[in-house]
Amino acid sequence: MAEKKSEFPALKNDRLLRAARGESVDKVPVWAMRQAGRYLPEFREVRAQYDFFTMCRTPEVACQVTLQPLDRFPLDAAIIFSDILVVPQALGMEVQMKPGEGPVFPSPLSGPEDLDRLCNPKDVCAKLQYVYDAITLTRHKLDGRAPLIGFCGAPWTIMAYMIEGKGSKTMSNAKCWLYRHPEASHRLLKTITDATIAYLVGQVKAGAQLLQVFESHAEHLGPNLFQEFALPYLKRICDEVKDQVAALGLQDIPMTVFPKGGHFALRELGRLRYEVVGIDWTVDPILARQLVGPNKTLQGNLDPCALYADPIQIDSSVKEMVEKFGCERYIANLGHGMYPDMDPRHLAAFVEAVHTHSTK
Ligand code: 1CP
Repeated sequence: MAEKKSEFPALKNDRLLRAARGESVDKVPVWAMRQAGRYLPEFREVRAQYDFFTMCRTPEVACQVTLQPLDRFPLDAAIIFSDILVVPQALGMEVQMKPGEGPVFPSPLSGPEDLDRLCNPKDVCAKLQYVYDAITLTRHKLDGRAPLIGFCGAPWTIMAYMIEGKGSKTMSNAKCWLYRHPEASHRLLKTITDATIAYLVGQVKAGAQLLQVFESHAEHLGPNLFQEFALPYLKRICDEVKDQVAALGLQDIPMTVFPKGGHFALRELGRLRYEVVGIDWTVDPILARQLVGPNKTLQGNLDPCALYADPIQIDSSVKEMVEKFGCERYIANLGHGMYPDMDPRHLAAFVEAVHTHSTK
């Protein structure tokens, strides 16, 4: 496996990895969550030909749309085109992507007895081979232009979808499990965690150069629920992925945790082995820095809706953001994903502004 990695083209832009490790950079690295997506006409053209999960399962197509934003903008990272919901799919749950509605599970978990429906997490890895193939192909096609990010959903966020069956304003069904069935909740979270650790190690073997764990529904857990039902699993993922990668003789790669809406958890997350902590736009960068401490890299956090403003305003918002974060131990991003109705030229303005206002 170690030989396989060195077969990849040499990296010509390592700003993202340097910033993640706390090394100095010539410019602050920048990428955008959901940078591959419907705001790009070339993405919509491909999307019109395939079902969403067919795109994920076809390495050539996943690779093609992963590279689309890099062909337009001087981004410092690519993120593999896939979805966090491929893990519950591989655990045996059906997921459909409904146009205009998003992901839907036709038969969500309704009670602890449904846990028997799930496959053994040990078998999940083999079912996700298509993601590994997409990563390896994309590493080659990237030709070292920028590092490739692999990702997964965090256990609580995945659990929430498996129980709710779709996005939810309150997550009350999933939270009902936490209060009413804490033991079954832990069993489910453990199953997801076991599958996720194996899945992320597989992504590193396939060529991922940084891993991001999306805790997109952290906001629904206050500090107490987060402490019990999210933090231990986020810790296990980072510890075990790093230990297994080292045991395989592979190079350690940086890991990012992004607790969307989880401002209350920043201090605790700063004590885990993740090199990077992502923050959403509701958190002040100066406060985030105080909470996570000086030895972590921060990622974020422009309000995605700031991209609706004109490019001159985008430039001044970015300038202010970069001044607050500083140019060291910082990766610029939005505070959450882009929306389909955004103007690609405004992402161009965002990327350019980050590089301009952070050039030494
Ligand atoms: O460019 C990229 O960012 C890579 C691709 C990517 C990533 C990282 C996609 C493609 N999805 C994700 C992660 C993901 N998926 C998250 C974590 C990030 C976040 O918080 O947004 C989540 C929560 C999902 C689940 C999901 N998939 C949603 C949200 C549903 C809800 O209401 O809670 C949606 C709408 C999707 C569909 C999806 N995933 C990706 C794309 C491009 C799309 C749009 C689908 C389409 O084209 O029809």
